[in-house]
Amino acid sequence: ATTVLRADYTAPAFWIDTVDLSFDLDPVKSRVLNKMTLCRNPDVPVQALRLVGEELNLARVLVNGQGATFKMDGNHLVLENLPEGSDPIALEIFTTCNPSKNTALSGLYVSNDSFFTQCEAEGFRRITYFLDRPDVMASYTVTLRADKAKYPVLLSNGNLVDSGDLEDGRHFAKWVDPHKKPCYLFALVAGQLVAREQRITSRAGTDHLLQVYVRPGDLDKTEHAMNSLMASVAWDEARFNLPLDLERFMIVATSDFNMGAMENKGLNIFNTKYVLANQATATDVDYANIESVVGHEYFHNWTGNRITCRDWFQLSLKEGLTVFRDQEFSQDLCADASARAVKRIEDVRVLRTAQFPEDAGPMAHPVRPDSYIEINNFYTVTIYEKGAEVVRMMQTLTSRKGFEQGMKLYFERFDGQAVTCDDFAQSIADANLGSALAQHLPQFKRWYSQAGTPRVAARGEFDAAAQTYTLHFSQSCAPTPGQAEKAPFVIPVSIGLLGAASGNALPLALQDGSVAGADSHLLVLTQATQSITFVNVAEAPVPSILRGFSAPVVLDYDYSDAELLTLLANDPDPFNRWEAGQRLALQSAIHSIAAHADSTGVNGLNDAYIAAMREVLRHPTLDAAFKELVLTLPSETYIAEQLDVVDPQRIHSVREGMRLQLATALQADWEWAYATHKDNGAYRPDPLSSGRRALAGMALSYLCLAATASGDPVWPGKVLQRFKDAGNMTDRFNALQALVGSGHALAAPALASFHAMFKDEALVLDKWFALQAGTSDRGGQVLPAVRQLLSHPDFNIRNPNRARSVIFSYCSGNPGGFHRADAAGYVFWSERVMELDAINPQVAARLARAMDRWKKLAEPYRSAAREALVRVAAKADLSNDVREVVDRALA
Ligand code: HT7
Ligand code: ZN
Repeated sequence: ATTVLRADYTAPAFWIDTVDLSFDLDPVKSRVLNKMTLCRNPDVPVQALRLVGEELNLARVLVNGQGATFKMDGNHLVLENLPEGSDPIALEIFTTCNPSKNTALSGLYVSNDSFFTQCEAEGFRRITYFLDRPDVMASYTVTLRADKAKYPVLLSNGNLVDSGDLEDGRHFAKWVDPHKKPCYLFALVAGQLVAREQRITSRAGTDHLLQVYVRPGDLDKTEHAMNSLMASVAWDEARFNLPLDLERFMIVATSDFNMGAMENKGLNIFNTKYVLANQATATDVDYANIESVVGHEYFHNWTGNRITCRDWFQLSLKEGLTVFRDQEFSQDLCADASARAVKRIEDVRVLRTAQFPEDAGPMAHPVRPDSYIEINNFYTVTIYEKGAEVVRMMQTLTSRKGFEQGMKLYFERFDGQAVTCDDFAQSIADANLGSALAQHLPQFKRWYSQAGTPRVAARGEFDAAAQTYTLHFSQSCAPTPGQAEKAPFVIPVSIGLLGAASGNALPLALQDGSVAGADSHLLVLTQATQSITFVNVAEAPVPSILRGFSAPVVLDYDYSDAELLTLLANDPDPFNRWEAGQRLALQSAIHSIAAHADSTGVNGLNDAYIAAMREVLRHPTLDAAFKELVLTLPSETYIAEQLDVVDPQRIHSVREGMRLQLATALQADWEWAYATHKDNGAYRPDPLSSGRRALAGMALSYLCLAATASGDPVWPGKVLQRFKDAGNMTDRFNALQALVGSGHALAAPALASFHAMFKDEALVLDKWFALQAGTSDRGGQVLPAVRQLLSHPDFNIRNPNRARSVIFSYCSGNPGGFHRADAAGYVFWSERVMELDAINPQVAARLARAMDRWKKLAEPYRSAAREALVRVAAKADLSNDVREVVDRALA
């Protein structure tokens, strides 16, 4: 395996101007004729043309119509004697491949008797020999030929310019993409598909056809995806002035897909999970995910497709920016500030439970990495979610308007080009001269080059006589692989003050007279240590720091419980209000863990916390969705991240004990909450009614938990009835989850009935599998159940969604079940990683990441985890994907 270095980037020796591809599609032997025109790059010394290909059978190579001499160098087809000079060179390459054997789902593959492609990051080389790199942008013409009865729909990028019948029951379609693109955005689809169609007229008056293609029978589940697409088109035009640049925009759903979706130009290919929804089969969370993934892929049309990445080290240029854009889109669709805050809290939760651990583990890498072995391993939460936070900080440091102007300049400068993260940051700064971003740009860009989560420590000093309050800050960042020392970051810290006694928001004023009367102040940290003094502070304050999570850092402030209770009850910033509740719960959990608490004995949560939760739950004006977030305890993974040495079983039993405590201490309140939130009229997946269903579902879970613990049959019976009567999947699944999560005997018949109801709905069966694999472990029952699920007739390890629903839900989503003292969880993990690696290395490598944090584990877990990793690493024929992950974990 070779390591690719960012520093080694050189421009390509040739440009490819046009690509004319003809496919004769056949599941076992597809023929691909690739006719290209190339020219030498005059900026690069004359050298051989090296085209890369994988899993291809090469039949013929012609140069300018003549047979040519070439040699093979590993995966490269090398042409040494191409004509010199600036004349275009016509190259013809004829290959065949076997899509039905392509279980890696990269390149051209078959799913449910249809053909699909996945070319990002390096799948195009599994279709034809090519310069498979994103800075080579070409114009594509594509002709597809296939059996008409089996593959009536033939799709590729751009516009359909010709179609018709051929001999022997075959037919063809010819597509021309009017936009130049890198090969990773190429796509084709062929199969029996039907489409929901919608014609739209843009603000600018242009007409477009939107299509969502699915298998026959799924059309009734496409309305929400289409609505989300229409909303996305309208939003990008309204917010960033970016119109749809195609006559036709297609989405196609497939049930075999390695990731969520793919932004191929004009022909997005989606995992069915992010397209199909109706109220009977999809939950509120599914609806919200569809909206944001449809938005995300659509927004790539400009941020990724019109302007793409110079090389894969710049991946966050398109991914971080596009996640930021989809997060803004979902927030802008919210009806009010409360719903926007809920969305922000959800996004931050993902960042802190997935990205912060990544940044502290063996796979830590900068937002713009310096090296990789397998690029597929770098589609990470750091590139995506931390990358989005970096873009958000740019907006914070320039203002919303200023950021929009920066985007405008970015497109003026770089439309149609393949560029770098530096180019983007420079554009935003140049459009905002005088902003804090422009002032500190070189230092700000450390967010791109330095890995690791910065820690900001804050300390307050109140001088009652002088009525001043000083906050002292210091920042640090722990070493990460290959980066021992970190220089200070630019950290925007949004601050407010509340009266410790009154709970009132205190008006802010600085010595120099600035920000007088404001509620919040944005302090820009640039030094290792820095202070700020507020004047005219009439009472002892409680600081509300990092409002709205203004930077992706860990904030260390030694809050007392009383101060946190003040923030929880009064902070006008909803993020910090939620955060105060999380800190209170976390402090209790950490104390209980340290005190060797067990689930039956020690009360982890104190009375004040319980009383505060009651206040929140019964609060007359707070939204249900916000209440649900406040009442959700920090996850086991998040708690583990706060500890130096992790005993997963202790964390599990303490958290379960806290859940039972919340269930029993607030029983009457849960009954009230359920009664007042369970009925929501006709189903609509909007934030308000979703929030009500989420709170009703939480109430049901707690009521079932308390009743199961005390042996009271009433609530479990009611839950089962709710399960049977539910009018939508959210309510039905919440009820099922309540039974399964409490370990009640009624869970088994409910699971059986759920399976019978939805045996033909693959995405619902995924939920059924995931629920059982992810459920709370009570004495080690989960692993045997998971092993049984692997033998279930509906289990298929080759389908990534199904593999994730069982194997990932257990290994990555169920710490209490996975980290067993007898090491059986780790043995299971190593078996599955090796099994999956032979089928689909990308999926296997993601599973391998479940062991990232093994070095933090207490004994006996640590040694057993290491043994399992060593076992996998010892396998001779591992893919580069898995090898990179396990080698880094063991380093
Ligand atoms: N840009 C897309 C990335 C993607 C992908 C990467 C590697 C292997 C398979 C893949 N499928 C999709 C998805 C996105 O970020 O929009
Ligand atoms: Zn993306």
